[in-house]
Amino acid sequence: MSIDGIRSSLNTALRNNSITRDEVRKLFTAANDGGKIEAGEKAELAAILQTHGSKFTVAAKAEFSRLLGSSPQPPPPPPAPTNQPVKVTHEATRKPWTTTYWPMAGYGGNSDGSASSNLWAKEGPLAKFDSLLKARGQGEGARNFELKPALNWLINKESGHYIPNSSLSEKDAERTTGVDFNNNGKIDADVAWDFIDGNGQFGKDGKTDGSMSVGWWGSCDKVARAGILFEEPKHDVVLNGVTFTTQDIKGLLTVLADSQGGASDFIGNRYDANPDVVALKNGQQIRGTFVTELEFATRGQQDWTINSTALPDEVKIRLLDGTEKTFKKSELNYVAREDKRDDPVLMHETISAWLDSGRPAVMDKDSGEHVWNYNFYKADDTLYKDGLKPLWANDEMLKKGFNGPATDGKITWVERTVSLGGGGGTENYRYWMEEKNGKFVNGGWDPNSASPDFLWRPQTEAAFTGKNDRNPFVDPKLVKEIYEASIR
Ligand SMILES: [Ca+2]
Ligand SMILES: [Ca+2]
Ligand SMILES: [Ca+2]
Ligand SMILES: [Ca+2]
Repeated sequence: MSIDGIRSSLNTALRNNSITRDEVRKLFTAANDGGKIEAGEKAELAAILQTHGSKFTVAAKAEFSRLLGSSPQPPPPPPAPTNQPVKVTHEATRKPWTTTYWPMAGYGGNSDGSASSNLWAKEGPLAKFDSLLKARGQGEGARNFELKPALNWLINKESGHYIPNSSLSEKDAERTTGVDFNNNGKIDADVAWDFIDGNGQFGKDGKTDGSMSVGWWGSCDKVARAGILFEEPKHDVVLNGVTFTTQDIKGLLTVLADSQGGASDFIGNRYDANPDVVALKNGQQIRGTFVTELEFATRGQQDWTINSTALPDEVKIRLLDGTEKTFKKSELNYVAREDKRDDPVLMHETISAWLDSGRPAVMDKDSGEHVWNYNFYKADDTLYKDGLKPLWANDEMLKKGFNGPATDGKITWVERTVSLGGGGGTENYRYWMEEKNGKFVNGGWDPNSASPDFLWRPQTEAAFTGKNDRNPFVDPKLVKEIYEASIR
């Protein structure tokens, strides 16, 4: 029996766990005992290749195919076209730069500051600008303007951009704010003054035990704008004996930024940590923080809104003065809460369109109360369409869209990585969008995803003309001279 001959020959061949070309020839000799290889013998040989194919040397495999006269087994069917997520990139034509956010606050009232991080510093960019103005016989005042207390507006006086302390205290109001509240012409120690309300915002609550952290206050929006409008300064510049480092020049461009580039495009609602609202049927509105746990899923009169019909029998709210109050459903018109999330469809489409226009733009990446402006220049998307779903996605999310629950449109799940300029790293966003008739009509965020607070960009390029309200001593034409020397 030739099948037996084939098997015995195979056993011999398999002893060293490898099948060589010579051994293949012996297999075929064994199969060929009757002068021809019968169908059964062919099938046996094909089975050997299938079972032991990995043990065949390359030459053995080639010889096997040649001797069998045809492919021993049908070629494997091409893999069924698997539905893959789609990758899309939107990218601006140039990368923005950034630098420190130039904090307004100093330490313990010392106004010397640090030249590389405080615009108002003794050796800082504006002090040097004053030296240049002086050398050219022009009026100085740039640093002094900057050093005016940023909170002078609290007493209707001209404000600058300086705060003596990163923590404001009502108990030591003048020293921490730099504001002469009692109007005696000097800054006094331990003046108690009511300028912070029970919600931690500027205002009054009849008490002087409030405090506020302002260490994060600075010019990050202006830095972001400068990083888009101007090229990054490459080297130091000496003019009339005054040396401007690249960091000094970045500081001057920061001070100049708002006066250049025209108006701004602005998308999204800035989150302001507004108190929750109870609107009564009698028209009265009461503010505070809901104690009753409420499920906000629809938008209405004010951000997230629940109309009285959908409310529990009673709603309890903690008022700004700390007391709690309970309202009956029958008294209520609606309750509302400020939305911390913007429309993902609006964010998605704006980021794509702005980057596709070639220019970088800016986002506040902190969806909470703080504002951290970052330039962004690239978005890498992975789009899961046609029933595809990433691991993080679930149907619960579809119930909480910006415009209410998703309905019967096509759902795209999006993973978007936005690249931020100047060492800001990347932000990762996860959301869904619902498409109807070729348009996205609704969307929602993965509750664990970050989301940008708002987006903006200057509308035009810098012209170095006009006035500079941010600091009127910083003349655009003179900054242009320094800047252009630094990028040559
Ligand atoms: Ca005083
Ligand atoms: Ca107070
Ligand atoms: Ca924010
Ligand atoms: Ca927002």
